[in-house]
Amino acid sequence: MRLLGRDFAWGVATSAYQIEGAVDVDGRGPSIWDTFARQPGRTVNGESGAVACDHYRRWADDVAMIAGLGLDAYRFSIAWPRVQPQGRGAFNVKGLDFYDRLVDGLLERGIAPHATLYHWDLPQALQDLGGWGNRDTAFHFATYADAIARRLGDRLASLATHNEPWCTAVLGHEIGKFAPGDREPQLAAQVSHHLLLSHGLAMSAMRASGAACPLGIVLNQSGTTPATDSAADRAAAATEYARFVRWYMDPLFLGRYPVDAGIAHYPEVRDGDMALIQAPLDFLGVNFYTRIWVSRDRPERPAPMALGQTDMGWEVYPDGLRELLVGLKDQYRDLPPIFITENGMANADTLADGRVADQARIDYVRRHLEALAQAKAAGVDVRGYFYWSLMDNYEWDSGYAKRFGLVHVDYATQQRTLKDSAHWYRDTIAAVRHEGARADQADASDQAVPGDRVGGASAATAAPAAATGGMTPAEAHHG
Ligand code: GCO
Repeated sequence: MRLLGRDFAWGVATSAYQIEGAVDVDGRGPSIWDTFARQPGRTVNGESGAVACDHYRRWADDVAMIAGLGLDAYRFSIAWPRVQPQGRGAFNVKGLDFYDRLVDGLLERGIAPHATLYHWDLPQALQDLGGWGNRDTAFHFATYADAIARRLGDRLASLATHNEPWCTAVLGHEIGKFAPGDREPQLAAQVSHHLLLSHGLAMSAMRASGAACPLGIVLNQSGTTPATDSAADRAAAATEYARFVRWYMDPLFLGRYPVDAGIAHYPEVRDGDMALIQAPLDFLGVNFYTRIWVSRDRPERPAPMALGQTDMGWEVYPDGLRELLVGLKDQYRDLPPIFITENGMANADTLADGRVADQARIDYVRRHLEALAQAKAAGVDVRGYFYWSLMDNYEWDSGYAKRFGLVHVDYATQQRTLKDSAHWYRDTIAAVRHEGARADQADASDQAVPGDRVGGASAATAAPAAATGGMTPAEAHHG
């Protein structure tokens, strides 16, 4: 893991609706998830994010907990309905003030704030006007994005427009597993385009207003593995990869949708849309959990599961992270710096005598960090890793049954307890940083000439704030 080096952001990730609670406090408007979770049968036990981890009230203690883990970066999302309750028109001062306090609290503790503008909690008022199926929503999003960039951009280490547009489009509008719960493939395709258009419009607006922080997007991605070498399995794996990964990467980096994604309904695209979507990115966030195993032959061949599976039923396949990243590097020229903005596992954790012995999660993270170091050694420009998630939280339609956190949450008492994996993650980061510092000193002394500062790297080579992933402003504005 030493290869991850010192200019590397070590963090954890969360999202607003999954941890904040306080859904009707201080002027926050309703989101589509508040509506969705109230609909019978939509979520396990009808559970919602109404309370979640009560982070809106407990944010200062949670920031202290992040600092106590020795992390130098924290990824969170901004609840659009908290800062602009109707999704258009007036902004909510109390909502904006909350994120101001959170960002300043992180900076006071030397933790770089990495924000995401949209993590699935669309203001219900916009859903009432058609939501992401309405092209106007893309323009409302750009206005919201620009306002946040103006308010917080001077202090953010990065600002992502969207988290996982595939989930919003497919799970929310084709499968109906997520809010708003539609099951219309043609609508889903158009939603995917409006999400990408909103990204492009937001990038244009934020650049025009001189956003001071690196700008990008976060995509959930998996490589695909054909179960056999048969033509049917290989073709199906290629189509699945086109539908899951290239449907977003090709517009962002090639300015076009893939023609081999097996999509029956292509979206309506207007003149100028693709040019907006292809706005240069300062970074790409990749959320990786597992690979997609594709078996079309009969009998169907199940995934090997050589390293088992998580509590979500997802195969543990760390090599998939290296395979995915090296593949992206080979497929797309001019990739910007990459952050692993989410990686983690749900585990059937139990709290006993004040301890959670989650060796499976320690093994999962160690193996994925090793795969990440291999990807970096293969030339992938990876700048940071954010474990999903800081603490157990609301896992969408699965409710609170699935625990991803490094920190255990007792939802009845809101008691936080660091799991064994939290202690391991803190100690591992410290050891990697120490190894990196020693290597730097060794390099510096090898190059030292009379008159140099004794023993230390000169200021010019001092690592920029590691938690920005080593992106200096000049480099950050990826041309
Ligand atoms: C995602 C979302 C997170 C999930 C996490 C576990 O990647 O799906 O960003 O909100 O909670 O990934 O499923």
